[in-house]
Amino acid sequence: MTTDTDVRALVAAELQRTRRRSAVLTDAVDDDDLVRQHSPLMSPLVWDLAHVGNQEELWLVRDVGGREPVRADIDQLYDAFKHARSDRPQLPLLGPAEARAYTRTVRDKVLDLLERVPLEGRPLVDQGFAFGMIVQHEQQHDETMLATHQLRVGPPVLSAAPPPRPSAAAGGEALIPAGAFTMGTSTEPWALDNERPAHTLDLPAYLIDRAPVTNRQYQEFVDAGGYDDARWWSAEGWAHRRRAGLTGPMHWHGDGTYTRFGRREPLVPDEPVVHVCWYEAAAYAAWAGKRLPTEAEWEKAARFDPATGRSRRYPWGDEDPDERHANLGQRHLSPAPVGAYPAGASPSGVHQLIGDVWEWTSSDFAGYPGFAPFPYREYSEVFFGPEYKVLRGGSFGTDRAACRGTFRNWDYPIRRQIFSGFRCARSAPVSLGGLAPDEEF
Ligand code: AVJ
Ligand code: FE
Repeated sequence: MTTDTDVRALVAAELQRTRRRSAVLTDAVDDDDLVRQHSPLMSPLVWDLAHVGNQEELWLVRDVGGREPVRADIDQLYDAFKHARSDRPQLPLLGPAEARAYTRTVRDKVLDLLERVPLEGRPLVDQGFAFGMIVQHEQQHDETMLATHQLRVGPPVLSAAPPPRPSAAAGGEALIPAGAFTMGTSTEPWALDNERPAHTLDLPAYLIDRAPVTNRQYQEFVDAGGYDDARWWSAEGWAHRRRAGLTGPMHWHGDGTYTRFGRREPLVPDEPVVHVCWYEAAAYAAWAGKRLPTEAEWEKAARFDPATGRSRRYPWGDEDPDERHANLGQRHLSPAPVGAYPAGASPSGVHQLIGDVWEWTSSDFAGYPGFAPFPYREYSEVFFGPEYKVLRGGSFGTDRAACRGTFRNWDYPIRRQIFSGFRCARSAPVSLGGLAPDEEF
């Protein structure tokens, strides 16, 4: 049983662990690097830093705590809906020292609040939800800041141990038989609104790759002229491919090398490909005679346990991730080669669903049946619609607090500065329990 004291201790530990990561990302570079815009796609790092503090002030200090504002005058500077990322460097932002002092002041008030505020009685505080939301929010911005580091030019400033080597075979496809499963959650205490509620879905049989598509496989597509053949691309995908002049994944140099966090190195053939957009992922899948999985197919492969008929929290079971299960949390600065995490495989034998690379799905971002915006429409509801595609599973840059079997990420189909890769799926042939093509829906 989780007691109130346990929740407080857990929240305090998670807040602290998360702030240490933000410090690693922002202390690694000098002030000039913090205020500079490294790409029009990203905010200056100093914006993310103060934005994290401002959200924490809005939700915890003011809303949960009912306390006086720390800096009501800066709210609109750090409102992501008021200013596009490309415009943020022109704003009168807090400087690096001010931003650090501001986040520290807010955090001190939050730690004080955490000892006093009742943790039940209203939905926002039940089981520490609002605190969990703030931990996840900061971790999401830490991943965004890590993506900014990847776009930064200059000598490397981040370091980490290399990922583990493969210890199992993870090739080929897994067959997921037809049948119903539970998608989403109504019980995970820190799940965000778009992951709720749990609901039953019946899927026809399908095959899904047991591992993400690797650099070696993706290189074959490039070498086969995949970027010059409109057959593999959707009309919008082909138009984008031409307009943007795409010739391979972002950060590839076209000679078998790539640059990651300031280091130019040979591509590792059995690492999952990363920094591809949705159009590239879909084109590769078409070339391979497959397609992207739907979001439901991804989740069933990740969570459904055929032995019990229930959906697990994670592919390996209900325990929180640790370093044996998945490559998460910036523990390594790259995806791990396929087969490196056999202990994290699902009951159907599908590997590396959690961690390594975010996986594009074919699905548009939409609310589940019974969706209710909570605590505010701006977290996810305003993004519902066909212009955003869903990504699943988290990357090497995603913290475990911001990654669950039910967690949903979304982005525009042209985006690839994020740590995005994919795996392929296909509907099962009739011989394997699939539907005949004219019966498919
Ligand atoms: C869920 C990653 C799409 O970064 O835009 C951060 C998370 N929301 N601040 C984003 C988020 C508000 C969001 N993603
Ligand atoms: Fe944010």
